Amino acid sequence: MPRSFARKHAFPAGFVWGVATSSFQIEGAAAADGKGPSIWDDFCRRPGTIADGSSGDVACDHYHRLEQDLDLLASLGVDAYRFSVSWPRVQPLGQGAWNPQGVGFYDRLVDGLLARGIQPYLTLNHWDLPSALQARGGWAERDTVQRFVDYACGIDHRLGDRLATITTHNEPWVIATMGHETGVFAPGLRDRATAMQVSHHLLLSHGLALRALRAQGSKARLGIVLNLAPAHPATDSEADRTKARLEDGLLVRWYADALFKGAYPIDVLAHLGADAPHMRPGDMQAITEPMDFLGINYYTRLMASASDPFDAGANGYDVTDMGWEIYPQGLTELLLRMHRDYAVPPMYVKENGAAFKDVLVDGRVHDEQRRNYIASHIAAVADALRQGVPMAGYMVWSLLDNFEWASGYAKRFGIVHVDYATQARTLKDSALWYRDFLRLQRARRASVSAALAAE
Ligand code: IFM
Repeated sequence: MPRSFARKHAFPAGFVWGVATSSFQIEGAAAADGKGPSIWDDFCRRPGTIADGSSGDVACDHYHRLEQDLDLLASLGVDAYRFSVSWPRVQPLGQGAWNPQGVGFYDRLVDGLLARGIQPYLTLNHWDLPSALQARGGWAERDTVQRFVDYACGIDHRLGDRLATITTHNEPWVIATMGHETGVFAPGLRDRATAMQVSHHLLLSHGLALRALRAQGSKARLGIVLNLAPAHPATDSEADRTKARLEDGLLVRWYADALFKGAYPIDVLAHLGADAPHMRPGDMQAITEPMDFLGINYYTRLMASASDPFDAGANGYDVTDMGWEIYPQGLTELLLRMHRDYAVPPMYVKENGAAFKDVLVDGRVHDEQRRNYIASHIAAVADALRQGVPMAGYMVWSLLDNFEWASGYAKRFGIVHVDYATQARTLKDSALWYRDFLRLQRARRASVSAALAAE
């Protein structure tokens, strides 16, 4: 299968293949070596927040198994590894003193990747804000913007000479909406005006961080990662189409219009009314600071139904263990749309993958559904490329089974199985497929370069 699949779908020579994780979801070592608490440590301790009552205390114990996990990455043959830094591990209070042991961990991670020929793709904020900053108002407070800019510069100062890319925020919509409006994620607040203020501060801190990083001569390529999806009306009714337009406004245009056009969409501002964020002169200009790449996380599309607040209407497609519809053509549609509607820099799919109920039998996990999910989404990227969209890379979510936030450990997204009792790692069939597919990509690259050299 990888051979015929690889033959069918062509990717440019510099296309980057990777896998992704995040600090809180895999590291564990929640209070080790001077790490401060994050809002997710606190959230997990609140009864009823996490489906299985678990926490990130141990997770995949990656903090203590770094070398083994680096070897695992090397065995897959990826070009790049996307990881995030736990802000409270390196700067326990979110400002002031840095924690040398925490920084040392990421130093070893970055050097270990480079020693194995893997490019480090670093994310600064994958949701685990230091609790000390939340106590001062968190992302709803404008001062956190400057704290983030200082943190970004501190990381770049310590690691930036060895990084391929720095992503400011992962999925600002999730932080704002799920953390501050629906309250199902940390810090668990439920107020729309706060959520919109948070979204503005995240975007502002992104733009100001890019400016500051460039001013200090950062060598890394800089960007942000958005979770995006096409919003389709469940029926052709006027009401469903209006709802789809609003959902597109809140999820896609709110972020993309701000980043690439320097203004929030008028229809969404009108809808928000008094819940719209407070802005200061110069904010929108800062938010449009040019990016070197745009990262997109894609899992499914949105189905907007005016009669169902949860948009849960059945639509006939298979779903993953998260209940998310499998809709790879939505990825091609989204990439074409971003390319058409915005002056986007080269785009990466920075996360794509699926949770399924995996079973480990005799040392194997036959996760054919995940393999098919990944293959069909890689084909969707190839389709976008064929239609002229400048795509720079694709990363599977996730390297390892891990802590899936409010769902705890029951949902397994990894291409590598983790036995949480023993911490044993086992490559699932999807990982073996991805590894073989990447080998073929490399072989093709090598033969293209050989042919060019012979010309
Ligand atoms: O696990 C998450 C990740 O942290 C952010 N993007 C979506 C993934 C799956 O839910």
